[in-house]
Amino acid sequence: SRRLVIAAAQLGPIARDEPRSDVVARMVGLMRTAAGRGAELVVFPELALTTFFPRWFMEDQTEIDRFFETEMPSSETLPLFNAAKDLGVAFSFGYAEKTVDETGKTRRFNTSILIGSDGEILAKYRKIHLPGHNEHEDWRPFQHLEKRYFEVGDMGFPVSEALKCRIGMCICNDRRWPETFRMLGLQKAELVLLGYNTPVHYPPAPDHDHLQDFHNHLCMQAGAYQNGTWVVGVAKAGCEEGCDLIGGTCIIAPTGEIVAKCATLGDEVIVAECDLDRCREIQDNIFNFAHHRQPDQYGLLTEK
Ligand code: CDT
Repeated sequence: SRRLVIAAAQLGPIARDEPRSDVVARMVGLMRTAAGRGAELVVFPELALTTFFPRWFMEDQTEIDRFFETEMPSSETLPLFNAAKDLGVAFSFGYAEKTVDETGKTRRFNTSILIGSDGEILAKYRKIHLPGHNEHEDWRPFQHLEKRYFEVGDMGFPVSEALKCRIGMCICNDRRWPETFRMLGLQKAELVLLGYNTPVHYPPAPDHDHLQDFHNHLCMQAGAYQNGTWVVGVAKAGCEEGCDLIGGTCIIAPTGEIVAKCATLGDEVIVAECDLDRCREIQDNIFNFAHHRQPDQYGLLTEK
């Protein structure tokens, strides 16, 4: 059978003024721990290189752009690529991507990439479901300005043949939408890599604060089961600049069962041996799309 040893590398809080080099050193340390435990793939969270900056309203584009990467790897992120090559592991992480498109227009995305053990970028995903709002909202104790700082991803939901399997990525709020997982499932994804930054406090509905961990696992476990895919959900966790972020980093089997889970809200590595052939148990049976799906009845799903 096809087995892949996967590590989820949860990050604890990152301070607003923490230099990239310090964060990268933390990530390299986690990568070494993971490799020492036999990992072949190490998965880091959304916006792994900086604090979760959409919690602040900023107007000065120069200040905003300090949180963005204009090249990958850069001199600051190269140690990650070198460590991966050295250790022979693949890895993935999220970052704020600033790029210039073919028409000369500057674009900014909330992006994740997958890098092979040779240091080559194998796949890229740009976040599609951007939560939050556009302008400063006084009543909030902290902001969630992803709609201000990022554009909606323009790559769809790609699934790539890599590391002995079919891999897709999604980012944080994407996991709450069954359409995300179904788009990946329809392409026969066997592994979904997913980083998140989720505040415990949800200002529009604070009565739901105690449900944040439940909703996190509910979405990811349902997405895994309903599409028969492994899911690796990785948090940036802990109290970051006064804002509590949930942990709950976990590795989920295609049955929807959590097979490994972090116990802290800090930097922590968990590892699981994932048998990719187990996807068949679900994809060939209860969720055999070719046999049981009824797309003719789902027209509303693609209407605006
Ligand atoms: N990063 C991210 O997408 N976070 C959201 C927070 C809730 S919406 C303000 C999430 O869905 O977890």
